[in-house]
Amino acid sequence: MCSLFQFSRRKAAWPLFLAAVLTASSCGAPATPEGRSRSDFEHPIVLGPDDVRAFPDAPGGFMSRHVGVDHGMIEHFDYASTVTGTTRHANVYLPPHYSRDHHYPVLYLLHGIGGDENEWLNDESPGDILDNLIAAGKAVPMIVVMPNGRAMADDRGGGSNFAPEKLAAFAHFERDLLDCLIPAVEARYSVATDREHRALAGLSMGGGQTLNFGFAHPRKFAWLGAFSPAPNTRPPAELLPDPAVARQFKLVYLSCGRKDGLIFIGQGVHAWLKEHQIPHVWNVDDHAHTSPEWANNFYLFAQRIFR
Ligand code: FER
Repeated sequence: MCSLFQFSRRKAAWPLFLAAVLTASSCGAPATPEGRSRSDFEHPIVLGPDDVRAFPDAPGGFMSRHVGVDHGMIEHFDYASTVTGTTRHANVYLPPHYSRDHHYPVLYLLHGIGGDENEWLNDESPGDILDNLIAAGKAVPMIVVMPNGRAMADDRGGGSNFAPEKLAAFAHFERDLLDCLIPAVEARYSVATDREHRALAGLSMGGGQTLNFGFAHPRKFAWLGAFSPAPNTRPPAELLPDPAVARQFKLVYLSCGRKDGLIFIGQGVHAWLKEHQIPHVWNVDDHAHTSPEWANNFYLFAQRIFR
């Protein structure tokens, strides 16, 4: 957080509200025994005029199973990782009527600090959300890959989630994703392999990973979704040293709940994108740092990709 704070002080053009938010950042805040500041969750929430809804919330029943709606399938997927030296696990959503006659776009969907490859399935029902959207013609049939974003041999969540080696493993996932997972998915499934058919999104730590990896690899991904991005997000000037690169994305979707102490991270990225006139969505709804926020924004994001 200190680096984000220092960065903000160098950028005189940042809106005043943001400077105020960052001045109160977690520099000097008590760290956990593992050395990270869970206290970021108690960060003062200072909302500005831009911190409003970009879209109405998902309608009731959007994540339920409905009669008459065709369902996709969830598969377990194993792949060999040269980063961890282990076989790693992911869950894969295949849309209804998945067929090798069609080449599908792929969304890589990343979990938060305590989660693993099952977090999205357990808490946000992305398969049911997509089944409903596809049936209504509001989303294109796509494959969703939900990996474990903690690239280390013992990649289970729980225990000391803020331990330095676990936080480092979230950064190491960049190479696992690019060098191991994506090639394995593309070898196994019937997918389109150009950037315009590949999206990256995630919640909290996964939102930070999305911004860190996505902006660094514009030739790999054309669609990015960062839901409640966490303090693993690099400072915006490091994320996007060249604003022209950022303009190559078909969609940069940022969201956070107005009751989330981590909102200062999304506010910082939004302010930087706005300052550099980089088109993006900044959706601030009424939720906190909890699954209704992520289900809602998955629903909104999934309709806007690959079209
Ligand atoms: C932090 C506070 C929260 C942090 C990460 C988180 C890396 C992640 C939260 C989540 O994934 O839900 O200081 O530092």
